[in-house]
Amino acid sequence: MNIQYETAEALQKFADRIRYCAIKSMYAAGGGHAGGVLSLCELMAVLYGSVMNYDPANPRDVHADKVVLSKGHCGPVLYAALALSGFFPVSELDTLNKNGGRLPSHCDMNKTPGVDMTTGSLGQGASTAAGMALGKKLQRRKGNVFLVLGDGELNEGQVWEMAMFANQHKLDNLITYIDWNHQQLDGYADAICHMGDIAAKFAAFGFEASAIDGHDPALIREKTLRVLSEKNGVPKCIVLDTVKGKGWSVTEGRTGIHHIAIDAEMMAAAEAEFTGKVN
Ligand SMILES: Cc1ncc(C[n+]2csc(CCOP(=O)(O)OP(=O)(O)O)c2C)c(N)n1
Repeated sequence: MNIQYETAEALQKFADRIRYCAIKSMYAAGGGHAGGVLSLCELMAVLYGSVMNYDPANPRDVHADKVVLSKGHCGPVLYAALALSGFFPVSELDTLNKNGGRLPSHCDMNKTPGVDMTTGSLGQGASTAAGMALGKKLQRRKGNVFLVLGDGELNEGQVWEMAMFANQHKLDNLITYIDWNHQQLDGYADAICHMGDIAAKFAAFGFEASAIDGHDPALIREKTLRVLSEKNGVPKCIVLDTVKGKGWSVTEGRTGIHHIAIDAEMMAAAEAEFTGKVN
């Protein structure tokens, strides 16, 4: 059973609930990769709230849609989406990164119900997602694979090996999102290794690719549903123009927020900002 949100308002509310739950879990852990977590809340809301087919009671269903969060350091945003979608109790989010828990800071498919691929070494999720998409085709299994890459992650050559592979094998069941939040670990992505026009680069590798506002859930939903309807042998890439640290006064519009410690005062700010939005 999936949660289904169709209106822009309902999707935004789901995104805000994901945002609040992710912040709260990182606070319980003492901190986390807030910047890259918060830029993905709208995408996660659309995937788990509106687009994907999945059964929280059967997370290993081979016919379900699959997500590979290749920027695996952003586990908390996936965990919040999974918990709010029924894969495990929301209260468990407070066990983020705790010894013996099921929610490591980076994603581990052998620990967390609903996590479809272990990630954290940047670039590797690209290859595993393409392999999963090819596997679905070879085994005649239903569903699509949704791959999420960071813009800094695009510096990894492995991503472009995946792009050639996906084109070669006509993986139209692979949807690649780029979280184009303009910053990576210690600076602006363009200053570290300028990627040029990201959509044009993927198009040159044989993808159907375009860039959209990554914080507009209705637009992400519409674009995703459109590319899912095109089974034309062409892999798809949606570049999400996002803001690192989006939606929280502590992080939005700032640099140096790739990984932060979160104290009680910061959490109090979150409580004040999200009360009313998430209830
Ligand atoms: C192979 C590899 N090299 C380095 C790292 C350390 N690392 C973790 S996050 C990160 C920056 C990633 O930037 P980006 O993809 O833009 O992620 P976001 O800004 O969205 O968090 C780096 C270098 C890693 N996890 N894997």
